[in-house]
Amino acid sequence: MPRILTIAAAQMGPIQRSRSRRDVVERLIVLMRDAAAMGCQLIVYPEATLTAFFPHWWIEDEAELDAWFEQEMPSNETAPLFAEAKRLGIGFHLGYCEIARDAGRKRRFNTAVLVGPDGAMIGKYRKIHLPGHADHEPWRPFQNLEKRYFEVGDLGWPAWRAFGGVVGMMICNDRRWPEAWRVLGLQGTELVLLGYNTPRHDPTTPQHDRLAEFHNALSMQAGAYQNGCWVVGVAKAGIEEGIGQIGGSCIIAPTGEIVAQALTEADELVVARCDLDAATPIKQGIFNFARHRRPEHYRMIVERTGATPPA
Ligand code: CDV
Repeated sequence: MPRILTIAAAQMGPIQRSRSRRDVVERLIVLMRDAAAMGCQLIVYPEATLTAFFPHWWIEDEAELDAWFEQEMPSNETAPLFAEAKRLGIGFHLGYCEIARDAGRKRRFNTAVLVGPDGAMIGKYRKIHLPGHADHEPWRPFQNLEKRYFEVGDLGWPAWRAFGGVVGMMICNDRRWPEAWRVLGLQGTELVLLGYNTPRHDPTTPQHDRLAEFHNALSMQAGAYQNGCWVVGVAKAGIEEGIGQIGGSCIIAPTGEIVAQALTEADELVVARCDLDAATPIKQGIFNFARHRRPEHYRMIVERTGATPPA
């Protein structure tokens, strides 16, 4: 019996600062209904789906900063999304910004949750690779203050048995790091869900701006192939408060091939029938870790060099 999962990558167009959570959840529900009508069992939303990407601005006032975060999930505003998913019998992945209370301490994370078709929470991941900077850098046309506004995720990279396979999550910048993929790959992950907010312009290396889409696809296609897993990569795209973000949301097979891709930078569904068993020939063949990986040699090389370049 093939394990076919029909999945929708729900790319979002920009969300301007003035839009409320209610407005955004309405858009998410429209996409969810369309996905269900197309026979999808899972819909994947982007990183920090519910608001404009506020790390692009310097915010000093604590209450103003907190207003960008969710204190609970589901919240009053997101409860209709959970209810609709349950009514339709569709699972979803949602990125959002989380305030957690830990022994009375307020902690902020860039988070994603995986929810089953019965509306029950399957898993939570908190972003580990936080790009950008922690201080105000007025020379930039826009800030990238993830290092200031979020703590490094503390949940590791779990993989869950869900949707008939093994599912893992990462968030945006994580996708550029081979370690993130390999940690999930070593757990037998067959499906990786990830959302991103990627500005087209990088103020530190503008000469690479022309490569923004290429590096996005390169990272995800390599991760898929080298670990034998499906990847659903989902953008928040378009011009948000004057900042252009790439689209390119896509679904990638374990061979590294893009099987479906967004054509716009607006709200758009990208749908594919994903045969989870297509991961097996890669996992048992070219990337059979048990047979071909050589971790003892990697360790030796790292120890010998101290993991620093030669003088
Ligand atoms: N949200 C992100 O993590 N964005 C980064 C940008 C800032 C480089 C990314 O890796 O796409």
